[in-house]
Amino acid sequence: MIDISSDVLDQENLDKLVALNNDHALTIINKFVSICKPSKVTVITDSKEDLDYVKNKSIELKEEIPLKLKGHTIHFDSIYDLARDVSSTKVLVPKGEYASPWVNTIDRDEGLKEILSYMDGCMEGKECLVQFFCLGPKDSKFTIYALQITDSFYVVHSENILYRQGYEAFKNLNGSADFFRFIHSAGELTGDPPVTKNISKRRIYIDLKESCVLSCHNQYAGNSVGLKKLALRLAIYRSNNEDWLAEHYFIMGIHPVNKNRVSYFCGGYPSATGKTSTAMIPGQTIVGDDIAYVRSYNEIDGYAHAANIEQGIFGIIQDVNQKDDPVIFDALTTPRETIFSNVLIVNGTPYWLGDKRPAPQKGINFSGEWYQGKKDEKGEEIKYAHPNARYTINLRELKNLDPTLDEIDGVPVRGIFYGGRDSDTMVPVLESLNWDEGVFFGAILESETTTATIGQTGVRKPNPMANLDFMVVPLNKYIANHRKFGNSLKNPPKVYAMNYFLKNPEGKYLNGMLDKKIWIMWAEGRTYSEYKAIKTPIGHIPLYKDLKALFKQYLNKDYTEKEYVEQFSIRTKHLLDKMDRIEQFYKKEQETPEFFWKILNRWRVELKKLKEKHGKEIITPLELV
Ligand code: SPV
Ligand code: MN
Repeated sequence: MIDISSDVLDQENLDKLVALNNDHALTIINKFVSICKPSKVTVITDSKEDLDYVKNKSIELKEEIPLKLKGHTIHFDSIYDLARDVSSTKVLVPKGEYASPWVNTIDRDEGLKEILSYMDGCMEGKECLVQFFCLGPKDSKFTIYALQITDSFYVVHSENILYRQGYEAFKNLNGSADFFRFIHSAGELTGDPPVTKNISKRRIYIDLKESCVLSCHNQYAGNSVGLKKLALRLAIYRSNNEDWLAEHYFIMGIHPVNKNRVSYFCGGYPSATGKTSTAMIPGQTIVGDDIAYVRSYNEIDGYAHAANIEQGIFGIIQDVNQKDDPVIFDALTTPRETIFSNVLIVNGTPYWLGDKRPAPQKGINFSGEWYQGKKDEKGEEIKYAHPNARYTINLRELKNLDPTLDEIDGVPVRGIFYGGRDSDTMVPVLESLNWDEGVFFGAILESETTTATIGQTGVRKPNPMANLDFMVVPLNKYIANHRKFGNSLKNPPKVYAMNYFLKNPEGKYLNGMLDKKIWIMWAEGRTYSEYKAIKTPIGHIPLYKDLKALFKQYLNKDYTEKEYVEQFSIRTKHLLDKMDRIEQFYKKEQETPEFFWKILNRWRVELKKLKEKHGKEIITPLELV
């Protein structure tokens, strides 16, 4: 069955493949080995020996360099490959099928022709790894199996930290074709440490029909690690053709003091918008920080249940410091298996922006030898670490890990947060009137772009459910699927729009970094009807007295009425402008669901009425009681 010469695939590795008893896996391995032409194929099982082989080889090949503390390594990406490349990531669409304007697409035949030409011989002289994984807790309703083929030891090492190994579990497939496939190559490498040479050939093409993603000429994990955002895209396609959700969500346990309960919430926030830091709020527990599958457990408890399909964090390291993020800071500054990427190294110690240590004067970073004042080709100063520098760590290393990580039924979801980087429109926390309006909250999420993607930062863009970068189905279908999913539940989650980035007209943030703890506590209490709220045209906002008490209890802070009024006023003009932008955005999509337009019109009509009634644009919460 396998048609690879024994010089490339030796008997031991062949036996490992044959033992899987899966012809579909063999066919795809055959195909891509013949296209990419590696000089050796190594199959990685779940054994410690195999996992150690990956780690050691990554160091030997200098894809990672060991640091001073045991288990710590640094991986550098090319200076042109430090974030997700959204414009080179495309969905392959067969001729005649609808191509949504908000999904980056390419004709399937044309796309395959292009990427296969860039993959032809791309592994020449290199070793290719074949490994099997499980997305989600093993043997659960959530589980999806995956095959990864790559020539990057860094990619597989990252996956071994971030995902559950699945070589043995793969046998449970009993020969079925029901698994995701990821083929990746960093392509030709250059320099020391070696980085991708031909960035102009960087492509990430998603073949929905084949459950396969092809990715070449890149190393940055957001482009290369199949199991992460490439798998999210395949899962979005699958879930939207079934009856569940695949989301860019964290999952956290909220633990209100003296109430003897834990409530699980999901949160969708665009990258670098406070997502991980919300899941890490001191005193709470984290189940996952990036991707969740959500399924109906109507027949059990009437709730949606969410599972983290990962087991680790590929987190932004900027601003992680002892004071604000003690849990992560401690984990990153003590010996344990950790891959740092694109930070500065000084004598084997990593430094990153916002770590609150004295700024280093020189060291090694993604630009090579770095010194204070170094400039790039365009004459712009190179900061000592990249703002999208990251750390890769297993969640089990964290003291605040929730005990349900491997729970096969996930956790019941009481609420969902949607947050964006929004300086002037939405209030800090807002509860939706019902599930449909909650779907609307997600659908109208806007955020300013960040360094997590290549391109200009600080540009306000719609980002439905914080999932637009990963969208592979038309938005109308995705929004309708959300609505249907929640409405089919006996206990749909309550939905909250969050905004940590509101500013006053002088450009000063209206909230402190820690205030998000108050918003989540209020939301959690609302799911038990513990607080009353003020109804506004856009949803429910908190009462001053409740926030005042929560600020005192959790932050020992005297929250003033002035702060409350400034933060929770309804900015009718900004909201109406937002409705205009959102309308333009959704008008381009075919057949946006009727319920969406109904809600948008209701917001418009009621906001205008409110404005007229008060004869002014900004209405304070005190005027709404
Ligand atoms: C994000 O950018 O949303 C991340 C990191 O979580 S990446 O793997 O690049 O997607
Ligand atoms: Mn993410």
